[in-house]
Amino acid sequence: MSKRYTITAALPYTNGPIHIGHLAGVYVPADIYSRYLRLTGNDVAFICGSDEHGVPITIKAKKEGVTPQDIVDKYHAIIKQSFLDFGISFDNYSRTTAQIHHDTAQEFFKTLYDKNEFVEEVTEQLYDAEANQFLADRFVTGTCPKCGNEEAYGDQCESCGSSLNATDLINPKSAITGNVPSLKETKHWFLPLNKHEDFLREWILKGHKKDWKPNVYGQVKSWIDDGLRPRAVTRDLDWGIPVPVDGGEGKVLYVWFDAPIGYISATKEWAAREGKNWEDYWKDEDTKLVHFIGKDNIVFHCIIFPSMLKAEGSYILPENVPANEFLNLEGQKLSTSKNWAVWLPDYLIDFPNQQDVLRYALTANAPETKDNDFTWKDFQARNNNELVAIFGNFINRVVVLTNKYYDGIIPAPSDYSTIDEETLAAVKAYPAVISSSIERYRFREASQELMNLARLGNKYLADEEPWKTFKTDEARTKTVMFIALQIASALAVLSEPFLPFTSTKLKGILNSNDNGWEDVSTKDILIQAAHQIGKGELLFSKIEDSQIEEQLQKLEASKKANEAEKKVTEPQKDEITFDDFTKLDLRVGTILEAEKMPKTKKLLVLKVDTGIDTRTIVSGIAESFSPEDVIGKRVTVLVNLAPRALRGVESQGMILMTEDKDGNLVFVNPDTSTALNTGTHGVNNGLQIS
Ligand code: B3M
Ligand code: ZN
Repeated sequence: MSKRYTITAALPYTNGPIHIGHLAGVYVPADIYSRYLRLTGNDVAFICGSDEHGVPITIKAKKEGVTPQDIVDKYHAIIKQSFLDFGISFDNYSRTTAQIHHDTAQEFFKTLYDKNEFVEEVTEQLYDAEANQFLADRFVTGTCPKCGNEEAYGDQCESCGSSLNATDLINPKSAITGNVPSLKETKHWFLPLNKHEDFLREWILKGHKKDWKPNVYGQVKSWIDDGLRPRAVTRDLDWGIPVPVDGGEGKVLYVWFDAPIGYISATKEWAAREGKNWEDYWKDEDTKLVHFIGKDNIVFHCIIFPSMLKAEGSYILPENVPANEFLNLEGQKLSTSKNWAVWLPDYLIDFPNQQDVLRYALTANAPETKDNDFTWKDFQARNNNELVAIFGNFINRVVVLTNKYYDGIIPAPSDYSTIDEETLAAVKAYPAVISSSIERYRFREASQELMNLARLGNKYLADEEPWKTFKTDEARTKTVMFIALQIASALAVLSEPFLPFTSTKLKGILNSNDNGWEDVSTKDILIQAAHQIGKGELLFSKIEDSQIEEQLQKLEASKKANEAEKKVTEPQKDEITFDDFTKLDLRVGTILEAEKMPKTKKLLVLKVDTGIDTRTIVSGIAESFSPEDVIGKRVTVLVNLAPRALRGVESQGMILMTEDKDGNLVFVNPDTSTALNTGTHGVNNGLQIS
């Protein structure tokens, strides 16, 4: 039954190009889903656009000495073009600096304001006196109070996913000047999320019954269980959408307030262009709203935006939010600043007309249930061993033999054998199998089923051997080729969501474009005898080792550049007196026990024999050492550091750590010759001092 769908893909920040992490996490699955829904006869609005406000853009503009508008104009154009070239089939790709978006976001804010849905409050916020600016969001970093990550931002910790207020950060530091901020009073409007707690709880539980991904459900439930707090939705910044109410002068909407409204404005823009009614896509209970996002965006799409929509009152809520985990690259976290990424515009140049290869590699290895690793070797293997050797090989054999034996005219079959009947029945089962995976957001499974259909084709040819029967049994050969051509036609249709360029090419080769998804399971014949097919071209070509080597070298170059940058040693700190130094009481201790602090990534809770006593020290080394690694280790301990509580555990000292020549964290070990003079630092409470 045809349904109406509004499919959104997270609006990328316009401070850099798109990379494979974005593609694997959001855009490829969203595109597969949207293409599939269109193909199965649904009414789809697939919506995206550039997220052009927010602090990262201002920071980038400052760094480059240009205006934020210059930055967003530049990257909006790059991003939009690369999505188009890559075949992401957005119905509209808009931008949040568009007038229609400013109007829509302001109107939304006004509605909530008029309905008294905000709490207006003067509070003390972090302020950088030197920069003459309030510090919110990414203008401030500090230690996450939940997990100890030292690089948490003022609105979110990317390590544990917690949503934060800037004033929650431990040891906040201005991202502009590096100064420790002061506090200054300012007025803001807060969305009282606590007021929506009951509604959210009920809605999420309902969502869970509808098979939300466990990672999404689990995160959301735990935030609600932790208790929600009011959240400021305005900021003292000069880049953004002006707050449209009295007293809002000089303030702008928080970027995460305006950005999701961008989905609505982009729909409006599209509807006006297409002569549709945008409200059908946002206000009709029969419409299914689905948000494709990465896991760091879950809180915004599952708590804040639904609360905004609910408070406004006239909107539908998302049916599902199939957030993905992260994709790593060659074993390391993707990073824009460290240039540790495969950038889409570069890929499109280095691998011309091979969009589908990347789509396939990213889908077959999608980070759906856990973080996954992209390696160039896997990319090559997916292409050479699957796309070329299975899918491409099958199609090539069918097309070449049809041309060779019958001048490209599809032969008429005779009686079917049992194998023929079984093969055709198996083909007919594929649409339902693939649909079921896609509808459950299991795109990697779906892509493997598609490959299985190509495998079935190969096996059929290998078993029936038309190249042998051609000399002995004309009728049998014709039947086999006829059936192989039915399988090729099924592949042309069912590959469309995953491999759109290939599907188009294949339909061109078969000279046939009139089958829909359902036809594959219902029609007995997808392509008729006597139909003329084309000569064909190879669908995929082998990727050589040298091409992979080239990509690996690019990454190696980034690594070297990063290391060179790292080696720029930090300037010496202010001088201290000998008396200052003698205040440090350093002892040699032994780690007796160690265990991971629950629900943290970085922290180990250690019991250390210091020679004076046995005490507890919480140390932020869990990413480099497991508890088993450290038990029994002799270490250097700063014993007279003031105790400090973290996650309810009091840490009574600090273990001294340093780095080895490869930059790995190592103990300042009393029993080996680790030099104490190479940037020694202590690790305590997830806090490194150097
Ligand atoms: N601009 C993307 C990100 O966090 C963010 C998404 C907005 S979706 C409304 O990278
Ligand atoms: Zn955290």
